[in-house]
Amino acid sequence: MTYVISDIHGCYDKYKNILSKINFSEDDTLYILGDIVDRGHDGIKTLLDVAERGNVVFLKGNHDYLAYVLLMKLPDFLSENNSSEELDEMYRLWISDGGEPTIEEFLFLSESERDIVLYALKKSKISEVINVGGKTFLLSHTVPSFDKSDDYDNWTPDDYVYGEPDYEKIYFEDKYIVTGHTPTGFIDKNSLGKIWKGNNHIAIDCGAVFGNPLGCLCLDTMEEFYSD
Ligand SMILES: [Mn+2]
Repeated sequence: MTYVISDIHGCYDKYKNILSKINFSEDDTLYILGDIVDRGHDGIKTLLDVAERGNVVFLKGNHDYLAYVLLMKLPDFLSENNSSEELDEMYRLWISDGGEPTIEEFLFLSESERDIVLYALKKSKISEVINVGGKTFLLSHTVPSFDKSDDYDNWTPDDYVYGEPDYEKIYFEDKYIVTGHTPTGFIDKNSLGKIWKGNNHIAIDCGAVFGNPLGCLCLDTMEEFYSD
């Protein structure tokens, strides 16, 4: 079976709970649609678990992208001589957007664990198009606004990590767009904590780090699963 989850944001226990609920096995594939790190306290721990698994595909979100850039610069930031006002400002913005637990966890890692984390962040993909059960799915952290839908082949990495989708518009008649990034309660307040589907969009960020369950969708059966 093929499963999708998103926006774990350090909620390691909910992630492990979902894996056991779906009886995740070697024969299955799990796509994680970005934002593994930041806000919650176990983002790096989750990333280390993901990196060990051959059947988990990690697509990057805006938080993972920024974490990679700034964790690479952490030695400069922490040194009196090599930091700069620009770097200090980037760290200040990251910390105000939930980066602090990620930095704290990273500092406790061994050198080899740091390499694993940085490599996992670096090699994470931007998007993937897959066929499951006769349907086509475009998977990514987010997508750009509808006015760019005609220019699909030229969507940039920024579109896929920072874009703001128009959920009321059908982008493609022949495929479903599956994304995280926007907690579903913001799309429709009646969908708070639940997977939202409409207009060939499937939005799966249920806002786990804000006290809601982590949602998981099986693309073969469209069955929804939620962490306890
Ligand atoms: Mn995001």
